[in-house]
Amino acid sequence: FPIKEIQTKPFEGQKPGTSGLRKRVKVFQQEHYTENFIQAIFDSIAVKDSTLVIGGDGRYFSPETVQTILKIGSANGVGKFIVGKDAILSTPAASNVIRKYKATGGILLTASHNPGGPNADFGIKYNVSNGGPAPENVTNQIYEKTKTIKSYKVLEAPPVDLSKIGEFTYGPTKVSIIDSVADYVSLLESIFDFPLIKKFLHDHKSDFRVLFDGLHGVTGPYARALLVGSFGLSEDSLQNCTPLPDFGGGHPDPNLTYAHTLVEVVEKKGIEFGAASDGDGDRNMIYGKGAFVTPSDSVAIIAHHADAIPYFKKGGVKGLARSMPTSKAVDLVAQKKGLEYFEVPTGWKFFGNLMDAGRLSICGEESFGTGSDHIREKDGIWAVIAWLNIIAAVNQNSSKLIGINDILNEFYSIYGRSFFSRYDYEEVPSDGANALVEHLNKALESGSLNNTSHKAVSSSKEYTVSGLYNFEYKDPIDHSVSKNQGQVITFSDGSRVVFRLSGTGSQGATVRMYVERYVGPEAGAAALAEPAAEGLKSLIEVALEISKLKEFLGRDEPTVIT
Ligand code: VG1
Ligand code: CO
Repeated sequence: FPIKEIQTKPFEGQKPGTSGLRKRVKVFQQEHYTENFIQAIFDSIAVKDSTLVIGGDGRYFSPETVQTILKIGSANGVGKFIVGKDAILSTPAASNVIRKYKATGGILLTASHNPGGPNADFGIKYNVSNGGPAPENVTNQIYEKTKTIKSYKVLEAPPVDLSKIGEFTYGPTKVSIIDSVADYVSLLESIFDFPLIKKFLHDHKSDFRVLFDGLHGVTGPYARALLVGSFGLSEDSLQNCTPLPDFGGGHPDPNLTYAHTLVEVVEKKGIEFGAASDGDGDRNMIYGKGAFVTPSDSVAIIAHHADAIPYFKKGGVKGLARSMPTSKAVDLVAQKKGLEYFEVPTGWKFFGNLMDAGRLSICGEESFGTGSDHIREKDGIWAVIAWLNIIAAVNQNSSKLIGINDILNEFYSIYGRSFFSRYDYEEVPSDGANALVEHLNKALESGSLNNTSHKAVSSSKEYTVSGLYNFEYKDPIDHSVSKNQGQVITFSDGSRVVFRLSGTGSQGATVRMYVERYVGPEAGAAALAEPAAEGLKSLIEVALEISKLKEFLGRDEPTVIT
């Protein structure tokens, strides 16, 4: 097959954000747009004779883009492509495949939890050889290349059939189409106590029912293989588990707002254990009847019970970590267990260096991301099975069923509780968002907010500002510095509020406000079990007043509260 060089011009704004380049499908469909970005990836890595994995959540425009990657990649000298059947590999499954087959890296076609379809979002993300998202020096290089690109190369060959497992050649390149699920299932089998989980679910068929909602994202086949295949549950334990290119028109984000299909059925049928994952399978929500596990607590609880999981029992827990806006619950577990712990900027890429250096085992983000060093991405299904493993283990010698709420309450009684909530203001005008950031920066520079007291209107509870700073991270392994990672206001009682601009949106700006208030175990069971919205009400009022957020954004209410 001939190789052709095609002339092109740079496009503006091909800068990867928190997790890859995300734009509307229509943007990617412009002539040369997708090709430019893919050529820029190949210009930024050691492409000659490389092995690259291609996967994704199967969203609209994925099959076309796989063909584009094959054409450009082969023309640029890629030695071998490993492709998930039908262009499907969840983000965690792709991370595993990259590691297992010692690939150079991988290209993931996903915009994660953003909606899909012709009028919604598409995304392209590059992962490196450790299986994790490319670090900033790589993504910056890709971006630089997109600014000066003049041409890209293509192999002029007919499209590849992605629907048949097998190996063949494509011009000078080998292509291997693999089962999307098999490697991932064997990975989890090596981590968790499958026989224990299976026995527990069998013994508690009637008083511990399970429902998993795939939100029509990529995780359906993975959940089916595990819950039905490995654990013997019935098909009734699954819903919305057929991946669809537009996620059935839904917003595949596992939180209380967007995963309402799960919440409704769990409440109506009184299901003890519900769970959901996002479009590309790296997020999770754990939700049983009347029991919601906030992700900041989830990572801390998994760390607290790590011994129940064979992988950690055997290998030990090296260290713990969370992203900056995530509540400090996991810090308390680390302190109690005498483990090292880290606070990194938002986005999974910062955990990878720590894991590679053998200093981090379990970590999480408040944004429904939980995971460990078994791969280098957060892992939705892993978190769900981790919870099932822990529940099966704590019930081993118990005469009465111990459920999600019992586990939460026991945790709070030992460590206290970090009440946590996030307010998202999605797709607001960029000007307003920038003005809000400016306003806080001014207060930071002038110190004008320091030691000021603020009364909540509804409760007359008072909060005094003890500090205001802009979070900056120096990577302890490679010493790279990431600045401006969010503005933090701390209060004299230890509470804090964080403001950040999202790096994953595809239109306008999204402002996130995170609030956290700690209540110690001595407060007693009733105070610790309060609904989070109650526990945080006064602090939220104060945060909105100090930031003047409503004025700047012109929005009275957030789009999503988690
Ligand atoms: C959001 C979350 C962040 C997460 C990122 C990718 O980023 O806040 O915690 O790592 O999405 O998740 P941002 O910049 O919009 O706040 V996923 O599941 O979209 O890959
Ligand atoms: Co995701």
